[in-house]
Amino acid sequence: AQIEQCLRRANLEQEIQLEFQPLFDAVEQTIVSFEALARWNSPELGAVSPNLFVPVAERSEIIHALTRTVLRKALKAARSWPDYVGVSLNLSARDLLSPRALTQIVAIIEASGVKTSRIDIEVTETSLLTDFVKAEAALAMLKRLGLKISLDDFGTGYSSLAYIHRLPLDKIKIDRSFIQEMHGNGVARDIVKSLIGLIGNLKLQCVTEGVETSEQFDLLRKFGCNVVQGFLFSRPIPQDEAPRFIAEVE
Ligand code: G
Ligand code: G
Ligand code: NA
Ligand code: MN
Repeated sequence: AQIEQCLRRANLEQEIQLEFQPLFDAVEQTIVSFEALARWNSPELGAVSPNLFVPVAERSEIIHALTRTVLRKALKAARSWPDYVGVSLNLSARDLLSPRALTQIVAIIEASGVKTSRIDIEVTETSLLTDFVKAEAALAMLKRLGLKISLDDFGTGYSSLAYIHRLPLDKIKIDRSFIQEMHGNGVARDIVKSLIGLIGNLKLQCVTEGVETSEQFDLLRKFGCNVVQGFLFSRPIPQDEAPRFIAEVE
């Protein structure tokens, strides 16, 4: 309740900062994009984890203002990166289900001047189930504008393979819980291998998150995973360190 009160009163432009975590091409080991991750420094509460405040924001219309702030800041940062570096943005299903929120999101994207092909929208599979038909239509609209669509946290929640082929997806991001169990666990390894195969058969790009060890990375590459993200490559970094990070990898 305290989080919600402070969030309602918050000056989001000031209190929300972004960190960026890179996604790498598994073969070339070049930067594919940076995922924008919201950080909230509340004058009253101090630093609050997004695991706490994002779900609170999602219970009300606050999420729309949060999403708009993150989008504006992330797209502004992306303008100063080379063209080949994309930007990955987490949208809430609630954003997709509100026509007004969606219109504002499109306006921010268009005003940013960032090419839509550089922008990747991440949505979680569970969130889409509230109103699958409406969410599907919203994603199709964003895709027509040229954005890329990723299904985040794949394999958790109540996913059904029956609907995945109906979504206008470009990428599927396998949840980090699968990657973290691969260590010394033959069954978990087989599951990840099968998921990567499945994603490839659907002609989609496979992304894995939560890659922490070179053993995990070697296996993922061998299994044919296209894009990797995790502490092995980089933790989320402050916004102003992104340009130098790009320069160092090049
Ligand atoms: O950055 P961290 O790993 O602590 O993020 C925790 C959770 O918060 C993740 O599930 C992440 O997707 C979510 N999150 C972080 N930033 C945003 C954001 O800008 N919008 C939404 N909807 N979720 C976010
Ligand atoms: O749900 P989502 O994928 O958006 O979550 C992003 C969160 O995952 C961020 O808070 C980030 O800190 C965290 N994260 C990123 N890489 C790793 C990793 O290699 N290991 C763990 N444990 N968490 C990670
Ligand atoms: Na994400
Ligand atoms: Mn994820």
